[in-house]
Amino acid sequence: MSSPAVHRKKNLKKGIQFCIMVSGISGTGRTTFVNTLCHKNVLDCAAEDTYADVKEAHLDKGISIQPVTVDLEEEGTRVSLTIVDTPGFGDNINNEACFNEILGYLERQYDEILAEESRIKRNPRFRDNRVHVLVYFITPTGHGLRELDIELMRRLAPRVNIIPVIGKADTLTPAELALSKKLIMEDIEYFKIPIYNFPYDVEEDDEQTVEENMELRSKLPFAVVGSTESFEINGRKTPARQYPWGYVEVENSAHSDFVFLRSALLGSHLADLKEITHDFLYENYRTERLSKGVTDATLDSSLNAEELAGQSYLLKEEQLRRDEEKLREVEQKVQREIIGKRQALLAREQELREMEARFARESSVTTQDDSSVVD
Ligand SMILES: Nc1nc2c(ncn2[C@@H]2O[C@H](COP(=O)(O)OP(=O)(O)OP(=O)(O)O)[C@@H](O)[C@H]2O)c(=O)[nH]1
Ligand SMILES: [Mg+2]
Repeated sequence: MSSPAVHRKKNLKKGIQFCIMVSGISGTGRTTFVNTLCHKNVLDCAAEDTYADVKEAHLDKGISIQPVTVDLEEEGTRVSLTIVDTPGFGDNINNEACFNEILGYLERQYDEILAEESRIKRNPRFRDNRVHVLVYFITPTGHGLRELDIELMRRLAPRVNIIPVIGKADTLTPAELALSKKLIMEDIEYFKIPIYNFPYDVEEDDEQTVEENMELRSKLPFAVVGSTESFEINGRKTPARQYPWGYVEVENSAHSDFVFLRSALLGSHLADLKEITHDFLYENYRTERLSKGVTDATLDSSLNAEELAGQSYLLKEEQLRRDEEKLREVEQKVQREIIGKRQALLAREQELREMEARFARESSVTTQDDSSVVD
């Protein structure tokens, strides 16, 4: 078997790597969602209450970002899923530090890849920890977005695919939920927040993809219900929330959008989210970083001589690409000028030909006149 084939087989055995970040203010159901998604208790449900001492309740506790990796079997495919939770976000009066911490985490993962790419000898055990999607939990207020939601999504969108969801959606009636979804999408549009909206191209994509993406887009923001408890409903054990008046079934599409979100994240849109992260978000970051130069302290401090050599090679590559672009532009300009001059020349030639013809005509008329005088 050829080495790429062996590599692929090994990767399949290890599972497809995928990384989901969950964010949103405290108590919106992030932990329960993750545990429902993975069918096991990946994250600890008990909220760490660092305010146990009332004397410290006024202090900003900041956030603690915690990546956890689990292996899942999804429709016959193994997924090595990393979950990054951001507990503590939105709990402080001033959330500036939280925005920066989350952004810093996302960019650090890009920096690691950038440094790895520049190494002459790559590390075979290197793990790509870039976050492929941020599932952002909006509090089920029944209204649109709050300033905090807008600010976070706006700041993080250039670095990560964002899928907005309404957490604990069963706390809203269907009419309230529909109105809230509409208001949220209006806000997203008004503030031009570039969320991941299941992009499609009617001309390039096949009919089925277009239809599927249109349906998913129409469900944004997804109404999420989570539960780690299962109950026997209609003879089938299923995750649900039990209330005195009945059950809210997590996987029932009439009760929540959980199944759509799950199959998009771990199945149909996993590859697309990874591709956008690598080809667009990371590529943009890389260009920004490289054009800023090697003097940047944060990246430089982690580079040794070998890495610096790689870094300068990347810079040269970038410079070469720009030079090539400039050359192409000059070439096109010269080409345009040549075409213009050729057209002017042709017009001049035509004019000359017409003048010659006119002279010829006039001189033949004069000769005829002369001969008639002789007769
Ligand atoms: N009604 C309803 N309650 C939920 C849902 N998901 C979780 N809860 C409850 O909401 C509370 C908070 O849920 P968590 O999953 O711990 O929320 P979290 O966002 O992880 O909270 P922190 O980690 O403390 O920031 C718990 O009592 C959950 O049982 C849901 O879908 N609907
Ligand atoms: Mg939690």
